[in-house]
Amino acid sequence: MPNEVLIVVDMQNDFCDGGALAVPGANAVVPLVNRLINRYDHVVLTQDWHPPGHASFASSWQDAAPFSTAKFPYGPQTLWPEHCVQGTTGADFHPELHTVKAQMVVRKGFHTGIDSYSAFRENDRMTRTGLDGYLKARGFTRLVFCGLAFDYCVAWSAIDARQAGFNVAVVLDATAAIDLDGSKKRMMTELRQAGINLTETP
Ligand code: VGL
Ligand code: ZN
Repeated sequence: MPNEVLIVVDMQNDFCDGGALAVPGANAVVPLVNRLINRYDHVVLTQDWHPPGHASFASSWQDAAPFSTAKFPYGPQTLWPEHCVQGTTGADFHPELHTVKAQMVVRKGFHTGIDSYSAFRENDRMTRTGLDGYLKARGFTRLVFCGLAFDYCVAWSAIDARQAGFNVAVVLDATAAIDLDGSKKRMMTELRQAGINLTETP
């Protein structure tokens, strides 16, 4: 469909097996994502892209453990292991990901003090990436999401996409979840409540 775009979220080495923030089951998702990429005419990739010393890294704070929660000016923020540092192998796309068809790569999380799960709005919920403007300017009305991690960057992106007025689907078997403190189940509920279609690969 001409008005439909596949958005592949954060299929990067650090989120895959052996990576700094490996998402369980991530590698099994790569072939499914590639099959989706082959089926869509329009493909956008997102790339988590943090500067060294990013505020979302536990290592940037004294006595902070990865996966703990810290108070940020914009609210609670999970602290993560260092991951997807700009220009490192960990930030590269998985070597088997079919990136050639991508028409656009959106980088996010590059402001030192603000994390960004959503590909549309950073975690302060104010700073915009400009992706909605790009997609609307190109006339897309339906967005189909897959990638990593289901319960963070995929879910937050999908919810913001709904709020921006797009028709939204998430292809569940082409995602994998971190599942921190029940986040997988929580985000499944939130996606349903937001009116997002939950589908599987054809
Ligand atoms: C992500 C945690 C931190 C994601 C990115 O891609 O879901 N999660 N940075
Ligand atoms: Zn990140």
